[in-house]
Amino acid sequence: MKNKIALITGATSGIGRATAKVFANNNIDLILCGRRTDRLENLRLELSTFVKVHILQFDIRDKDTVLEAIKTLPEEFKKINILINNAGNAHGLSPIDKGDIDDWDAMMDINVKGLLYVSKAVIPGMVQQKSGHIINIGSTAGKEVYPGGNVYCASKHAVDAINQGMRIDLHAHGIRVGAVNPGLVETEFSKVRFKGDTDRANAVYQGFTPLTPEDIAEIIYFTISRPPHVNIADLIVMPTDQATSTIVNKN
Ligand code: NDP
Ligand code: 8X3
Repeated sequence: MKNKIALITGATSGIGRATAKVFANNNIDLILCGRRTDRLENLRLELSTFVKVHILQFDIRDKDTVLEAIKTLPEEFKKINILINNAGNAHGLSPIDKGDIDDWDAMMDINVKGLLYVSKAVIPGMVQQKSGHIINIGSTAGKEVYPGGNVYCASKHAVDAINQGMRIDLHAHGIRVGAVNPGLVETEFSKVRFKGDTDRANAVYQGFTPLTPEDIAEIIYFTISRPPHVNIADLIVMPTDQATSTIVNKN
């Protein structure tokens, strides 16, 4: 995978950070995105002994900043080969009648519109190159709906549709598009969903063995390292203890 450049959104934590590390171990140069500058800087320090690393600090909701940051990348990072649309999160787990409108806005703005802004900035370069590989991080929540999941599930169903639409529209340009849809992965996801309530967040992963961010990172690397004629279009991965969003073997 030498001489390839990957842009990863949400690289400051969880699945994105683990993917950055696996990619660096496999000689892929990196553009790492997120809001938390200190974490981006630390990751750059850690990984730049292996590969070239550029960091982009932005809130993915800020359309103009996202477009400008990617447009003005340094020359050596302009030719992006791999895009990992990973940034995202859940806000709240309330039934629809009790949902918070700001939470709804955040999920649609980050998980759906933010993903589109980054894609809009990166895809033209791939079209010009007549090659590229986009992995959209969906979720089992994009395949089914669970109690209180309403708007988060809607945002991930949108990612599922966007993934299919991207593949239909971009295959003529030689661009591979696929989704990786995880079940329960222990990251900062639940801390964000429950607004820093660590007891409630930790309880999500108690009594069973959840996936780790590294499990997903290895799978993402597998998908992007297949031969050029192979496109893994849509992949669901759950912990062995999970059968659906609501059926999890907890002891
Ligand atoms: P984390 O909370 O650990 O990581 C989320 C990442 O997204 C962080 O790097 C964060 O960076 C970034 N991010 C969030 N909001 C913004 C924003 N407004 N602008 C820019 N970046 C942002 O969660 P995960 O690693 O678990 O989540 C990664 C993806 O995986 C998400 O799309 C999530 O929906 C999906 N997923 C997670 C599952 C799980 O069980 N954990 C299961 C299925 C899918 P920063 O805060 O620095 O901006
Ligand atoms: C994250 C997994 O089950 O909380 O997408 O929706 S879940």
